[in-house]
Amino acid sequence: MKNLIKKAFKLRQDTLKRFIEKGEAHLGGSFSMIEIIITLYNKILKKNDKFILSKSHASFPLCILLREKGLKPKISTHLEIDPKNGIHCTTGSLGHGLPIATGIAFAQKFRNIKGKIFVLISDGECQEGTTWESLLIASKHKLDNLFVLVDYNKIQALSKIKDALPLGNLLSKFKTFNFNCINVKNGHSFKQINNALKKKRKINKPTIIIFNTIKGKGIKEFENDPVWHARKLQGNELDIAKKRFRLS
Ligand SMILES: Cc1ncc(C[n+]2csc(CCOP(=O)(O)OP(=O)(O)O)c2C)c(N)n1
Ligand SMILES: [Mg+2]
Repeated sequence: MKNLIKKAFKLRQDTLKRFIEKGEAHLGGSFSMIEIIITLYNKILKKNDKFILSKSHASFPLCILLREKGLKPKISTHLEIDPKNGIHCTTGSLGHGLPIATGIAFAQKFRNIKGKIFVLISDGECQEGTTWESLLIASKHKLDNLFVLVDYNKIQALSKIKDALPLGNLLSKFKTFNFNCINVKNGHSFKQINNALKKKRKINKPTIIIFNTIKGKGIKEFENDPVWHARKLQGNELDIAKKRFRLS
């Protein structure tokens, strides 16, 4: 675990460097999913598995991680399909990654193609109709090769979810779709993330895992503040971020 904690620090540090270099930053949503993607790529994904980042405004850390694994995805906000470099579909317009992942899982299941499909969606995307349509389809077809991961940071763009369009009790809503449903209390704990992803599942059901996370995790001064959705780092705030990640 110590090794993974070090990796998380470095991935946040490298992501921050890229934000500074490119003069843009989707810091909040990038930092809320760091431990989830590190666990996936270090402990979970096997040769035939696919990972789709639906909330691809937070693409920087994923692209940096894939580059560390020897692939060469283009680092830009939002993702364009590039399968040989680990980007299995184009995402960026919210609410599309899950329908595509559901389609791939459907095709693979019924053609007996090996491999699991993992898709990371945001809580903002749980406010979109396509999410709920996809869950209906995945449930009807018993897509047990589909794993829906929710980055539940309670903030969508510049508002708290509860103020913009409340989601209520997400876990009990998901349970009505007859999925394997898991709630991870701390979506930054490698132990909890790993246990949830490896938990024994009922066969013939898709799986959904809610990760309770903190938007902007890693910089105390910025955590849980909706302004950090896409704010450019400058002035004193740039100094705070650099100090936190030991950058000069
Ligand atoms: C269909 C669509 N509407 C609006 C946007 C603009 N937009 C980008 S990110 C975002 C919301 C970010 O919040 P959330 O989806 O919860 O992501 P996270 O908190 O994980 O960063 C919005 C509205 C978009 N990319 N796609
Ligand atoms: Mg959110």
